[in-house]
Amino acid sequence: MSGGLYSMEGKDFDKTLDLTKVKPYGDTMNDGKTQLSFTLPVPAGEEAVEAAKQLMRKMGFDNPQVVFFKELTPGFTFLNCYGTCLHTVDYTCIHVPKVETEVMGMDETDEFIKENIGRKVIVIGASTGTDAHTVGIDAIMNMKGYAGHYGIERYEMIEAHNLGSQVSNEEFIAKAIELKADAMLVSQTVTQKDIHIQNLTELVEMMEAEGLRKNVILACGGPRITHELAKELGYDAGFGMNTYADNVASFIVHEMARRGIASK
Ligand code: B12
Repeated sequence: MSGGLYSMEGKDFDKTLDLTKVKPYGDTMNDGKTQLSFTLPVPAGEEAVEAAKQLMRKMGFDNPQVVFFKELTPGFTFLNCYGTCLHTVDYTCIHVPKVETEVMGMDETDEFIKENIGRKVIVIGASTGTDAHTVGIDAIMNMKGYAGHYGIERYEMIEAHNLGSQVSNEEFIAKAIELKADAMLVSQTVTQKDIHIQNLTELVEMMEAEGLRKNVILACGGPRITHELAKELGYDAGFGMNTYADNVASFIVHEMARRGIASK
């Protein structure tokens, strides 16, 4: 790939792009121009601007510029900055583990369930632990859906139960047993002090103790969840930003078919 050409609509986009040495694109290829913003816990003023520039040099930016700053509250300054990134990455060596299932739309998934499973699939979801963020799990489950993709409550062949937020792992497991859930969906948004890891790990341990883990497809999602992290924590799959119901529903039904799960 070294010195490779990037093709857009059949035309050579740029002849100087080297995918083994990729850096940010601002205005021209390889210029490294980057915008970043952050807050410093110091009062607004010239000293805050100078501190930001020094930090940016330490972060690997040349020609740092602060183009906007504002006091958020006394003693805290928000800054918008530009700089030239001096580092590159080898894009050709990147391998990101991800859910590889073929993604189907709602109608196709319903058909797939009828043909391969032969009954409704039972899915329960929740934001667990102290997490009160509901928008992510609602985006996946709610009838009205998200960004033009219907949520799994609308699927004819899925019986979906959204338990909402701040659901304890005990409650979540009890409901899964009561409903004979095929799949459990966990949403975790707050990651402060790795609280998501604790909640997610505890759920797996509790499911194993109940003898439930191997019988249920377990997936988690959230803005800082990756498939790799989810697998490490003992989940079948993990979904991050820009996930829709289509992605997770397709994964569940393909996984059920692969495992030969039909009647319960
Ligand atoms: C709205 C919001 C709130 C609302 C939540 C209201 C509600 N009913 O949900 C309120 C005001 C209650 C709130 C409170 C807090 N919040 Co808040 N909140 C946000 C905000 C602005 C938007 C989150 C959101 O709705 N995103 C939109 C959805 C659609 O995106 P998503 O969650 O990523 O979901 C997608 C994917 O991740 C994925 N997905 C998500 N879940 C699942 C599950 C499965 C199974 C699957 C397959 C996929 C999936 O699919 C979704 C669609 O693509 C974010 C900042 C931001 N702009 O992101 C902060 C943010 C998440 N909040 C944050 C914080 C710190 C808090 C508080 C701790 C603040 C405080 N000190 O009190 C509290 C915590 C309360 C609690 N106990 O949980 C931080 C989290 C930082 C961190 N890394 O931990 C953020 C990032 C803000 C910030 N920059 O600091 N918050």
